[in-house]
Formats: sequence, C-alpha cells, structure tokens
Amino acid sequence: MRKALALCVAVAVCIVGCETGKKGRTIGFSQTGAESAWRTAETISIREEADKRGVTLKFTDAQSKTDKQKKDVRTLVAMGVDAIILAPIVKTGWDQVLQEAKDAGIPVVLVDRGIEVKDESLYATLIASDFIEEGRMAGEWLARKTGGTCKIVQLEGEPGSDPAIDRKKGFEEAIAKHAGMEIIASQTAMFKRSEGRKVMADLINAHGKNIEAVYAHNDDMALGAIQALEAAGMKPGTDVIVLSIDAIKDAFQAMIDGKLNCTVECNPLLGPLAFDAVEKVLAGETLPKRITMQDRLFEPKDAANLIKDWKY
Ligand code: GYE
Repeated sequence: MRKALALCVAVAVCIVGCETGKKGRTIGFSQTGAESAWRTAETISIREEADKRGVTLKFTDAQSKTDKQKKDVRTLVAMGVDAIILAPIVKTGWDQVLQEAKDAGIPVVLVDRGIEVKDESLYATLIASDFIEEGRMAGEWLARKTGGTCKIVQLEGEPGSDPAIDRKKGFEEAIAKHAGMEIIASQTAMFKRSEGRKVMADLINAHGKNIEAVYAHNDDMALGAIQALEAAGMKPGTDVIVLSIDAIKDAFQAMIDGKLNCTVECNPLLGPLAFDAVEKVLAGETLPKRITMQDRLFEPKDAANLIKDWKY
C-alpha cells in the first residue's frame, strides 16, 4: 500500500513538474488603446497568435493616454514578463522606460509605430509599414486624379505619433511637386471616426464648397468625414474626393458605395510576425532593426473583388 501511494505521489510530482517545465512564455503587450477598427484588428491578431502559441499574454490598454502607456510598460516590467510587445502611441519619451526594461533583461519588440531613442539597443526590432511611402502613394494618386490642381483638407492622426508625422510628410512632399495642389486646412481627428465627423463638420462650416478633396491619415477619420459631408448635403466621392489609409473592410464598402475614392493598405495583422520576432530574440538571435510591411493602393474597381475575403 505504502509503495502504491509513493508511486502516485511521484507521478503527481512529475506531472506538475513536467507541466511547469512545459509552461509557455509570458509576454506583455502594451497596446495604444482602441481608437480605430484597425487597432482592434491588431489587438485580435496579437491575442489569437498568443493563444495559438500557448503564450500567456499580459495585455494592457493605454486608452490613448501616453502617460498611462508608460505606466503600463513599467507594470509589465515589474511583472517580470519574458518580453514586451509595444505599440507606442507617440514617438518620443521612451528612453527611460525602455532602459528600465533593458536593465530588467526584458527585450522589447515594437509593432506598427516607431520611436526615437538615443540608444537603439533599447528595442530589438520595429515591425511596421513605411508611413512616408503610404503618404506619398496617396499624394501621387490625388495628383493624378486631379491633374495637379486641388484644394485639400487634411485630417491628421494622433499628434506626435509615427504614422501621423510620416503620412503628413509623405503626402505633402508628393503634392509639393504640383503648384496647383494646396492644403487649405489640416487638423487632427485622433484616428477616430467620431472625431473625423466632428472636425470635418467644422471644416465644412469654415471652407464649404472650397473643399475639393479630403485626405485622412486613416479610414476611420475618412468615414467620419464622409458622414459630415453627407450631413452638409455634399456628395463624398463625387463633389469631394475622399482618400485615406488603412484599407479596412468598411473602407472597401465605402468605395463600393461610391463615397471613398482610394485607400492605401496598412496591414494590422502583425501577430505572427511579432511572436516570431519575440521567439528569435528570446533564443538570442539578432534581428534587423526594422521589418517593413509592403502596402498596396486600392481604388473602387478593386473593392468588390477584395471585400469578401478581406481579413480586417
Ligand atoms: O493607421 C490607425 C490606428 O498605428 C498604423 O493607428 C497605426 C494607425 C492606423 O489608429 O487606424
């Protein structure tokens, strides 16, 4: 009897020990918030990939607040996670926080937005689109569409964020080649659909029919602007050209409905690449400082074919 009991205990210890030995990694994910459909798709991609790989994910939502995001990262460091995936709201102010992660031996993988730090060893890699290229593609498309003459309203993303800075830079560089293309107003709507509607309503009051095109740094703001244009009795997609970036499914629908004229792709499904990078870093591999996603430009003629299988 005593031998049987001892055997049971030994087996139990082994199972617990084995389970502990097989325990997956614990990875922190500091997300910006839930400001857009694109952001939600990215969060789902990271969560699904963590589940697929048996990773324990410690998720934090900064609610679009930079100070909270820094607190979130410090919380993940204090938890002693194996690595941190960070989607930084803004580009600057990360040196101290990421130094603390480095001092704790916790590698950081950046997804979807870059940062400016004095010491680039504070992060292992950045997986993101080329936002300057996205803005350039949008600007060149509009120049072709209008023959190089157009009065433009620009809806900007979150101030200080990598995509807002670079999508503005790329677009303005592209249209600067055409003397007849002029940005008559440029204002942030925080990448949010509701803000896009509110800000566009104000801009319509100020500029009315002088507005010939709206360039929004993301589809959510463009979709909000479309609502404001319709409320003002204007026809988005015909009286006013509307173009944006992200290529979310709702943007394809707006193109099918004739209300959006162009959207540039920015893939949010970064989960697989993010966890590949984390696994390589934890295995001691050195990664390229930047892994750039390739983006395409879509017009209404593309939307009908793509929308049915589009993943975000
Ligand atoms: O374009 C927008 C989201 O950082 C690329 O953030 C991302 C941007 C994206 O809110 O929809």
